[in-house]
Amino acid sequence: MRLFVALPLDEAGIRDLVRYRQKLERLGVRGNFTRPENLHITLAFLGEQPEWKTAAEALDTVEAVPGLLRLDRLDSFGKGGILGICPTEDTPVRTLAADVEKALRTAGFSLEKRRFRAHVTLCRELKAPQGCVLPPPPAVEVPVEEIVLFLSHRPKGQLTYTPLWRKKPGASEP
Ligand code: 2AM
Repeated sequence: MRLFVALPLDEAGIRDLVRYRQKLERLGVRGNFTRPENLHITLAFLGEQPEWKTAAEALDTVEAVPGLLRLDRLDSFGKGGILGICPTEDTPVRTLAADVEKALRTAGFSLEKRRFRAHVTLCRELKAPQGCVLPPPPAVEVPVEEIVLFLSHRPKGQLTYTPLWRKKPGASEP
């Protein structure tokens, strides 16, 4: 099973990003847009694992300091024409991602040493008409609060992120 740890977006954040996508599409921008229910900020990528409970136990030791992360700028990166929305000030999520990484490594997971870049992937394989200037994104506030362990899979061929376990500050839920 392919696992990753992420911060989910709340309804308002998802709604704002769906509107922004519609704005881009009206300008003729095309690509593989992330489905609304799949929008998230990855904290750690575990890759293929035989089961998820060991990771959940490790994540249970992480205490998120509740706060808000403001996503307010576009970034494009990677070879696949990825368009992301990122925070200018990423301290709260950077600290949380470091704590998640530490807890997972302590539990014996070997994680890729990839530079952490807080972002929500909006689109892959982005194709914008020539000369098109992308409009400024909405400022989206993401609660730095709930850590979710997701399963990435493809039921009926559709990329789906299913929450397996989640933790809010001061509580855990199987
Ligand atoms: P991305 O949005 O930048 O592509 C599920 O696949 C999530 O895990 C996605 O958010 C994806 O990030 C991230 N992910 C996929 N492969 C990864 C890797 N090798 N290292 C870190 N994150 C990865």
